[in-house]
Amino acid sequence: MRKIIHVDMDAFFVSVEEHDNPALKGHPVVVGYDGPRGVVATANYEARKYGIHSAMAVATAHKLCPNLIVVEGHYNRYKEVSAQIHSIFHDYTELIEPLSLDEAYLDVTANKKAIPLAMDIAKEIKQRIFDTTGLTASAGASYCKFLAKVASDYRKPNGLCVVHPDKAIDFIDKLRVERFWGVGEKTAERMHALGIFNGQQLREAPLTKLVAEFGKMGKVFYDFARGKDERPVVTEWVRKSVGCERTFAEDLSTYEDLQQKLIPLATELVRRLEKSQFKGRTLVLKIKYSDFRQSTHSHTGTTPLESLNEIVQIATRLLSDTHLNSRSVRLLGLTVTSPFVPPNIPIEPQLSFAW
Ligand code: TTP
Ligand code: MG
Repeated sequence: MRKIIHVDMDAFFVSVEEHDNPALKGHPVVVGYDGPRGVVATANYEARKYGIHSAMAVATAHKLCPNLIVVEGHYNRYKEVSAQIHSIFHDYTELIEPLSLDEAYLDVTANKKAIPLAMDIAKEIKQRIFDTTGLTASAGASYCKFLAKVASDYRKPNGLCVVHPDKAIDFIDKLRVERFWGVGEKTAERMHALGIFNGQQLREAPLTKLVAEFGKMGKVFYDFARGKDERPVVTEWVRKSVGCERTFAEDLSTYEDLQQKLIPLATELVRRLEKSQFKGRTLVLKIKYSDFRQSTHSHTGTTPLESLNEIVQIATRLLSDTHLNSRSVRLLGLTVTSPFVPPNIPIEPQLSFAW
């Protein structure tokens, strides 16, 4: 049986800011750009009490909490702390899968220190992170990635939770479907419509029904509900996509205005494609509306997308096929995916823990 640990720093960016400027402590604080178009990168736990969360407009956050403090992010500092925690991880294992700057899976089945209990390793890592950085992390341990990740979230902040294999089914039974990997807001709504609110109800649903409703993910959910998740901790990814996006100074509501914005966006995309040497066949247009809802539209061809002309043409078509329904748009994004993968190199699974 494997031993997997998931480590996730608590309110990462904002905790770094509080550490570097202790006067912020005890106050509701977010990291973000304090302008009319600013978005919250992350909120500390005081600010979360007001309902403030990542990706919310800073203007909305101010309304929810009039004495909110907004600080600018210092990305180099976050990278520095990330490197510090990774160097701690490396004392235990080389099997590390980073999910973002502040989050990673560790496979500690055969760890360098030969510590038998995953819980002891998780405890030690948390303590060392605190001693080195002055920041708290939450950790979860179990025999698979799905449960380790849920466990690290379970007692946040500064949490430690172990889901023992013997207790996995009991744990899953009570788990709300929202907490399952791959279940976003929409999927959760669809599950609720089927009368599925927790892991137990998910396990009772027949495979055919789940597959009919959720496609390939139906089988994943079916397995997870049974505590089955064999995804390995993968240390090396092949790049899966290259993209860029832009938030406009003012919301745009006409096709003409939006189409004009596609040209600089596509130009930047081509620059990034060249720089990364990435080749892919699918172009995805992302549209985020002023109410923060978003839609994506894609086109897959037979050859890699490389030329500016071709990308602008396809993007324009995707845009004109979109029904704006008189909504205004705050952001457009363009991404190239469907990479050509050299043989024998692991590829990032379709479903990543993206945030
Ligand atoms: P998370 O681990 O999702 O969040 P967190 O560390 O702030 O809070 P917690 O884990 O305690 O729930 O993300 C890590 C960092 O990534 C976060 O501090 C800021 C950044 N981030 C964004 O910039 N935008 C986002 O939408 C999210 C979710 C995170
Ligand atoms: Mg975190």
